[in-house]
Amino acid sequence: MEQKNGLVIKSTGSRYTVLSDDGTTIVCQIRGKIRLKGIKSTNPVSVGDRVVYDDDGMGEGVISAIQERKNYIIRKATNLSKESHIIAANVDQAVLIVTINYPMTSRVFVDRFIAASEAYSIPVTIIFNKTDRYDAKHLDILKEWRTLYESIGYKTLAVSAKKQENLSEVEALLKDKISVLSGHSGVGKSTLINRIEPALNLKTAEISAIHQSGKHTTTFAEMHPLSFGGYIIDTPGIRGFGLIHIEKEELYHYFKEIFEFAKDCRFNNCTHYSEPGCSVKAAVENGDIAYSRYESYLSILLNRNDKYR
Ligand SMILES: Nc1nc2c(ncn2[C@@H]2O[C@H](COP(=O)(O)OP(=O)(O)O)[C@@H](O)[C@H]2O)c(=O)[nH]1
Ligand SMILES: [Mg+2]
Ligand SMILES: [Zn+2]
Repeated sequence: MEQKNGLVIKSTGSRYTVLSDDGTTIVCQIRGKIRLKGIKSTNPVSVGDRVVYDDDGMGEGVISAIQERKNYIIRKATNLSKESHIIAANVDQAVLIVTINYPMTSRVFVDRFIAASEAYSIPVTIIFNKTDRYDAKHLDILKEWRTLYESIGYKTLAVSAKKQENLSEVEALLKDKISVLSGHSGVGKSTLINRIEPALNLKTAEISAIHQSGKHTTTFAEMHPLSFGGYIIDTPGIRGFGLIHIEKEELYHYFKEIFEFAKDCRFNNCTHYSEPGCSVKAAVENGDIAYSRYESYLSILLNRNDKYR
């Protein structure tokens, strides 16, 4: 037995593909119970985990320890469950693929994703895809969205995966990082990844539609290595990126510009909904905070148990 270190790049629930620091890959199992502080999760090890394992020299390994995580993203194991499922660990950034149309992405959806990323302290970038399909009206909306999110402090890109426009910017964004990629089904995640890394050959809409039963089964993320450096994790939709550990009272911390104005609210436990002397509401009325952002904030605040759609 030789003890080695590696990175978990794939998990099926009981078996883990580990990319060893020596460059080889090996399928591992877990020995006994690996205890983790603080979370009740259905899976002790997830993609992105750095692990210690014993190599039996016959092509099989046993994971004996997980190194401390920089962060991890979770979702509820099932809708009613108190347990969580770890989707990925040690994530460097979150990337949301958005389409203004075909399909239309709602602002609430975008803002929920951003708030979740903020809660995890994971930097987020928004990539608008399918610019080749937009008419003048869509392009106006695109401009408005980009201006808004850039003004709050988020990086945005506008690309066409199909026409291969601005893809070098996406490559630069992903290089040498562990990135979680998310977005509605149909926005072009697989197409974009395939353009950047043709060797991955991910299934796109036409083929994968049959498999989408819509059931909330436990799916496991996979980390795809990028030839130019870095990894991408293609998560199954925003469900994979919930807001489950955010308390109502702290939600506004994850809306950066709302947080700024909240410092001047009369009550320090102000939820910026119906309280008098609320600086956030005043800023919305003055146009200093975008109405769409405030609306998203309220929709999460007042309706916390829906499915993050
Ligand atoms: N016009 C246009 N269509 C695109 C673009 N990117 C992807 N698509 C199409 O959108 C559909 C969904 O793409 P897919 O990659 O499967 O989306 P995913 O569900 O996010 O992985 C497919 O028919 C793609 O060909 C794009 O930049 N422009
Ligand atoms: Mg896909
Ligand atoms: Zn307030």
